[in-house]
Amino acid sequence: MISKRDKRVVLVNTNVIEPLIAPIGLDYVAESLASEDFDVELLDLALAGDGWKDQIKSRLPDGLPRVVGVTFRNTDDCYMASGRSFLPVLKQIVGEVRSHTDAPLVIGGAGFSVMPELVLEEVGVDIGVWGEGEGSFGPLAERLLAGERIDDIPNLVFRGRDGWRRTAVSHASLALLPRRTRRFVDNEAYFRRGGQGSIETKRGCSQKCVYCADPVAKGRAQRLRPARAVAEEIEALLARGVDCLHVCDSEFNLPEHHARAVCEAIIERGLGGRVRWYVYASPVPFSPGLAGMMRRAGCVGIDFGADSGSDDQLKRLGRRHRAEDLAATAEACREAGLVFMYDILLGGPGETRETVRETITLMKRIEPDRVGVSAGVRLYPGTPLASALQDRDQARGVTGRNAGPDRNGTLLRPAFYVSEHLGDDIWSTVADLVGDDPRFFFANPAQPESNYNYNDNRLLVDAVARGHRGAYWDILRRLR
Ligand code: B12
Repeated sequence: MISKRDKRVVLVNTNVIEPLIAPIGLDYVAESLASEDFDVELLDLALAGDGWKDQIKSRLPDGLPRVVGVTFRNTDDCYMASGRSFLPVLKQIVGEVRSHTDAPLVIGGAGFSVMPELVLEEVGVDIGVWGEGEGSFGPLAERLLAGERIDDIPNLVFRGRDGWRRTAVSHASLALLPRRTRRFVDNEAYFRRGGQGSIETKRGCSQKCVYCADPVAKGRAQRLRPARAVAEEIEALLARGVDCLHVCDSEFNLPEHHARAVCEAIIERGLGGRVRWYVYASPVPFSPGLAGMMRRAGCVGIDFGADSGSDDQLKRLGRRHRAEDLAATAEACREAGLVFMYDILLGGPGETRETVRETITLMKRIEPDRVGVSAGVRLYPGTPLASALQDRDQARGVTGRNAGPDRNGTLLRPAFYVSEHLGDDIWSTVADLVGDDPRFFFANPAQPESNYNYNDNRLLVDAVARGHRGAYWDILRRLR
């Protein structure tokens, strides 16, 4: 056993994408560590700006025992037009940390958990935590500090004698986690620099969308937070002046009963008029009743994962909704007074010019406030789409700058699938069909205001600095 005095962990935020998004994962992990008697320090390199190396230098070398936990939220920006990988940034930070301390280093995070072995190999680190950090990181840190074995701790990925090993998966009960005070991260600073706060109401996704990394990184089992705990956390954020939030669930309305319970708890506490919030949502199940309840609880905007307006394409993507369900969501949102957008994903298997036309025509017909166009499907290891392509040895159609499945045959670097029926034509096809409709966001260098990449988006950074708050698509909408 190590003494309480020596239980020290330093958590490092490596996500420097602007506008800045608060590292909510580290806030939550820190809360659990503190409840397990760890002395937790946050090294937030996003807020350190150009002085990040000095921060590491001044905060690490004091000879004290500790474990360093590094968060890696985005492996890349998942945007075919830019194909920006963040592995070089992670590698540089890991190198800098290592030059100041011999402390064991552990990586975790959403992007990391999509392909943990590949990331660890690339940056030369031996241990990571897959999925949520709350249950495993404390016990792991204790063992590392004591120099004891770690192979019976769940959710680990580590280098064993014969290569990479994963330990059993275990999900923490979200009802048993300590109250989230949101005091470890400087959420006020992030609100000023990023224009939105964050909160999570559940984890895991049981949907079968063929391209999606969420079940790979978080697991399929849905774990729900008690609705009351969510409302309490909103109060804690409000007390810090953070009154505009983005919910960090894959889909807020899955399952619907939990979405309703969260809304009820917010309304009961009288917070509906004090906080504004945005969500990602699935087009089904969605009803005027749910929309109205969300609005009363303070929700102002919804981004639906619509993907396509072609039923054939929706089936191929493994989606449960159909094109006409989208029209119903539009009606429900308009009635409730919610601003709404659809995310569409073009270029998947079987996509043709005709299915793209169907999708864009439907979007124009049902008149959402905005449409976010992603062209090219980022391929992630472990997804049904990537496995199918591998099985059939179908490298054709996979494209991307810096790209894989490349030299090593991995998908570590940004690689995108574009249906062979579209190929290089995809941009011009989209541009032709969208025409001058200002509601569509897509990669069009001639129109920076239609840029749908939130990575290094200067228009957004400036708008947030001028005081804009909200989901980024809604800020961009208001700017027009
Ligand atoms: C909500 C969300 C957004 C919102 C964020 C709103 C906000 N205010 O926070 C918005 C819309 C702004 C957004 C933007 C982007 N996003 Co986003 N986003 C998400 C989403 C749905 C939730 C992220 C989240 O906060 N989860 C809740 C927290 C608590 O979970 P967590 O961060 O994973 O942390 C837990 C564990 O990972 C772990 N952990 C984390 N760090 C550490 C560290 C250690 C040491 C340990 C042990 C454990 C650990 O423990 C934590 C607690 O359990 C995820 C998908 C998902 N379901 O996770 C995508 C996701 C993270 N986003 C993604 C991307 C690509 C982006 C963008 C780059 C897109 C773009 N080009 O514009 C931008 C980047 C913005 C930025 N500045 O970083 C990808 C990353 C994929 C990848 N390959 O890396 C994801 C995974 C979606 C996907 N499947 O494609 N996003």
